[in-house]
Amino acid sequence: MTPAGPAGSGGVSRRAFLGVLGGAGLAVAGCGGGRESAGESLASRARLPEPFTVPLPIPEVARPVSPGRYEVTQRVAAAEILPGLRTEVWGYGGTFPGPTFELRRGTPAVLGVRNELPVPTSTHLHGGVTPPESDGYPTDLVVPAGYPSSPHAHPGEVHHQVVRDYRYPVEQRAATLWYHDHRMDFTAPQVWRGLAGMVLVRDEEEDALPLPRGERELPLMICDRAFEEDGSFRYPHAAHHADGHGGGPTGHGGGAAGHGGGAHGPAGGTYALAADYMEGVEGDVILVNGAPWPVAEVTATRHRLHLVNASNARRYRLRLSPGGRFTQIGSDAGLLAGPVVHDTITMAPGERYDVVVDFSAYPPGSRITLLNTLADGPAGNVMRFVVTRKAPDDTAVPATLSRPPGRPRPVTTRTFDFRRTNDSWTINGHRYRPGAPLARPRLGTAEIWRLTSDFHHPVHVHLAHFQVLARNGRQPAATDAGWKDTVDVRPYEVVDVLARFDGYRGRYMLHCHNLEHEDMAMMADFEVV
Ligand SMILES: [Cu+2]
Repeated sequence: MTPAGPAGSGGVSRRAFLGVLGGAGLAVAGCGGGRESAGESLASRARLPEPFTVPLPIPEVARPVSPGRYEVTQRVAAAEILPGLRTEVWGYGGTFPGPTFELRRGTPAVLGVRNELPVPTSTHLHGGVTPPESDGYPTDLVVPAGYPSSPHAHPGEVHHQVVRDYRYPVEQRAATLWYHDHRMDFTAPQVWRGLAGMVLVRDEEEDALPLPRGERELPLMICDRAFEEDGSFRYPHAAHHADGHGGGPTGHGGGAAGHGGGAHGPAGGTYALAADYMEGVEGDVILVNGAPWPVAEVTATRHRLHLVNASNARRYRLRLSPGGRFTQIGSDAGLLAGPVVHDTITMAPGERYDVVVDFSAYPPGSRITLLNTLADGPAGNVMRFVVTRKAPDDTAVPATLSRPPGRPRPVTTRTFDFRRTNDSWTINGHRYRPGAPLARPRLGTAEIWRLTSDFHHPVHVHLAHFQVLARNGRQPAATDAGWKDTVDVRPYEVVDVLARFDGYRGRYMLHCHNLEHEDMAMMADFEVV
């Protein structure tokens, strides 16, 4: 199968991208349409299944080993993602996605991570209000047994031998969070191999709502991948690169010893990623909960969908076919004050949308397809719902959902410019410099952060939640509602957000959540003082 991929992708788009950087892109951005794709398309070599034939899997919910304590082992495992083929995954618990953690506000959780992979890892709870020492800093690594202390280590790099505990106070509102690897220089290939899963934070405010639950509440982690002929994940690794690499379990020695292979470096400018894919990597297979274009049977009732875009680079514009609406009840950081109805939802990498879809609008037997209208060809399909039968439904979406915190008065405005500088992706002209904060906001205050951009950059801020105030000086999009931690910043756009620095003092980060951009240095520290 040789899919066409999104419009403007392939060899043409790289030239288009360079054109954008050359200044021609101002016209592209200015005409309102422009290029919607944020990466380079990578085609699968494997035989792909017909869409909507594989049942939607639901990841297991993690069980604590003792009250408040969870343990998970990161390991290499085989999964049947494409029917009849084996894919080696690097998974939390050996699964992709990893288990779903259901946490409760006010009940602290400890996550013990054991690393049995051939490479170091760092686990970040995305959207978590987490103390800095448990936030998954990129050089704060859990290293596998026998991993050498490398002379090429980054300044300040910390190695936890094989195991460590991450402590999550969970003093935050009910929300759809997720967790994933955040290792310096290798986040993109390591998440691509499977190191991601979902977290649902619950609280009393949510409990009191008559929302769909149980079988009618579906966490849906959406991401794209490409596959080699034998079913293994296809990723455009740099040919010379030895770490985080294609060896898998058989490459144990290479993985552990190979860090000297030129992973990074301002001088050499070499990366784990093939240079042609600097824009980001997009696969041609859309996975939901790790299954290709799956199908789910639903009763003709309301269902709550926790949508997570866990893709490295791909943006989606979700639409229901032959028609239907999403009633958004929550954003990245929690429930909205009241529902907002959308015909389409555009999701950048890292963003989450908590929505209700009412399948009673369709007669039993209906097939409702979740489309991605930003892509033609196979990536234009996401998954399908088949309505089985009518059923009683005592759920509702009340006009008042929650009382989110109000907008505090900002104490200052700072600008962060996300841009390509030579062969790197930079913030305010800097490649990532661990330990060199670009800002020192005070705990308990709020600031306006102005995000400017030369390309598609989904900007993610750790710790601080924010509201989108304006896009290019105008009203934000309807889908920007609520408190968020990730915002879709488009080419030559200026996005103003109001960020609250609550929770903890210490070292945090902001970065682009296009994982290839992140690995190519588009990160910065900030320190809450
Ligand atoms: Cu970016």
